[in-house]
Amino acid sequence: MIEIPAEPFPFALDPAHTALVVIDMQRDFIEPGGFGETLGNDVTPLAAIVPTVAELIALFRAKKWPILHTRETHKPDLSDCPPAKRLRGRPSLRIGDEGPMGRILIRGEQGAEIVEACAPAAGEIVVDKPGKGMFYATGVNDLLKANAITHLVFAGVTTEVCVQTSMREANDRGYECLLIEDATASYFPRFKASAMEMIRAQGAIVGWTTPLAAFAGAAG
Ligand code: C5J
Repeated sequence: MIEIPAEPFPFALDPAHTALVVIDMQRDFIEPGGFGETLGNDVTPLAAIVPTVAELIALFRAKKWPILHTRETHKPDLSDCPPAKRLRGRPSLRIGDEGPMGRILIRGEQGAEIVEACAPAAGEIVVDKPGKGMFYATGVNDLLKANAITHLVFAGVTTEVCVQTSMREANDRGYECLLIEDATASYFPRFKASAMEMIRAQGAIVGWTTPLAAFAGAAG
């Protein structure tokens, strides 16, 4: 077992039963012209964490510990995108519309791909999810169970939407969850801070948080 210094108390993990989950490090959220920007957001805080997420991925690769990447995507015919999701709000481009990186959040389009610095390597699992949480309408739970994974280390974007939703879903299914603080970001820095507080409140009610340096120092 490895003991990671974390909040609200140390997080113990067995590397044989631990996977890294990298949530939605896609061009559509991180680069100008993508879905995030069409919603009126400044993408700068998301772009800023790319090197840290890449470092975390490199650490797991060096250890040969499993890595799972998610992408928030929809089928080209939008049959997996509820109208309530597509029609909500007043984005300048909606899911499925043609943008500078192809159709917004559509599987196979350039914008739906993971940014190059965090791109999945051969053998790493990539899960396309139509929702914010990684368990909704995916086979992720069966996949993790088949690989005897009990502990999940989370990174990615955005902290209070897809990362937090996925952590809560995982927590309800019995996984022990650790969020790497500087490997996650929100378009709203105060939402990131609040989400991390909510996650670790009440004795780690959803999970733990720790910076990458503390994780890497303990992981060795
Ligand atoms: C959002 C995500 N924010 N990956 N998606 O719509 O957090």
